[in-house]
Amino acid sequence: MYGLARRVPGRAPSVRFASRLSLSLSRGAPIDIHPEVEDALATGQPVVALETALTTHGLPPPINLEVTKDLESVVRSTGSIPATIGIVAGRVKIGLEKSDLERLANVHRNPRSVKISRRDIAPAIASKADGGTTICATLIFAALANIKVFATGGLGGVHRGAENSMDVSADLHELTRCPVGLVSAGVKSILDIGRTLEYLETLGVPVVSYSNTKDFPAFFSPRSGFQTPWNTNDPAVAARMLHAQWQLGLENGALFAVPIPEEYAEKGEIIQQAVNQAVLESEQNGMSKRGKDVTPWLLSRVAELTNRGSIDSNIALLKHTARIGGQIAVQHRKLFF
Ligand code: PSU
Ligand code: MN
Repeated sequence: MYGLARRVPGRAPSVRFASRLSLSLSRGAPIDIHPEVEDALATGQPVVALETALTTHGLPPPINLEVTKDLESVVRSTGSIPATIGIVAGRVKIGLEKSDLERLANVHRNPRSVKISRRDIAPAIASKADGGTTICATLIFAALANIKVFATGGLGGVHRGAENSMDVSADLHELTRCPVGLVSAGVKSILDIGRTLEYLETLGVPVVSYSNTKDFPAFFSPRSGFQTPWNTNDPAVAARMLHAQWQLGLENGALFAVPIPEEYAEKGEIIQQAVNQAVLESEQNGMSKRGKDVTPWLLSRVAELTNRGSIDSNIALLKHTARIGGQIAVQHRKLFF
């Protein structure tokens, strides 16, 4: 049986959310929870969700597999348990076996693995597809399993030119319905940061710079020029923000925007120029109208233009957010003892 229905006295924070997973399982939903994750959730250990769209569509092989594994190790080093989420052969995996991870990462042998957002979940399951879950879909499964913290690279958002293309990532809206603290290096570098922040404000999603200033980061650079209403760089304070929100029954998530380490700042400006060029090219060659294919195309074009320099920065910021995500999860659990 799945241990989430078990309750360790004084530990499990929310029977209601735990029971959502039990309910799905009782309906026969195709979900596999890794035993380690199941045990961690049942015994009240901190857990951090990790996504796999970055494995299938964000980073090139073979580094994608290596990085996904490294992120799990970084989470572990903080005392939290990683739960990497993805879809394998039409089954939702919460915590991936090594073989599943290798299968998802092997994009050459598995070229049809899908980039999974909310709209893709049910069709992918019914087609027994493999897929990397975006922030949107990972939030959904993290919330279902009562995982409270999720660490990744860059949130999707309002694309440049969205006033015409209407390309606004489903990641944003998902943060209004999943009670999960998302730790990222802000939003993807290719986006319109100002409009994305406006949209998050409209949606009522807390945005907190994880820093000693209110500067909102720009993914490859520590500062975007935009300010957020809140900031902290203390994992215990971040955990209390999440706790207060959920004590009140607010069922939304929150965004903790972590700047890339300062030593990458200078390089960040050069990468940002490549980003601007790639965005321009995508408008000229029609890629910008290709929906979910836009992000992977832009990221690989930026890697090409920077001689893969963007990939090194991307990896550095991913490890950084994984560490902070782990720390916040540890502090969040402490609030229940
Ligand atoms: N940021 C990156 N690399 C990525 C992504 C974001 O630096 O691969 C992925 C995330 O999984 C995010 C998704 O959820 O892109 C957003 O895609 P779209 O804009 O199509 O919603
Ligand atoms: Mn989109």
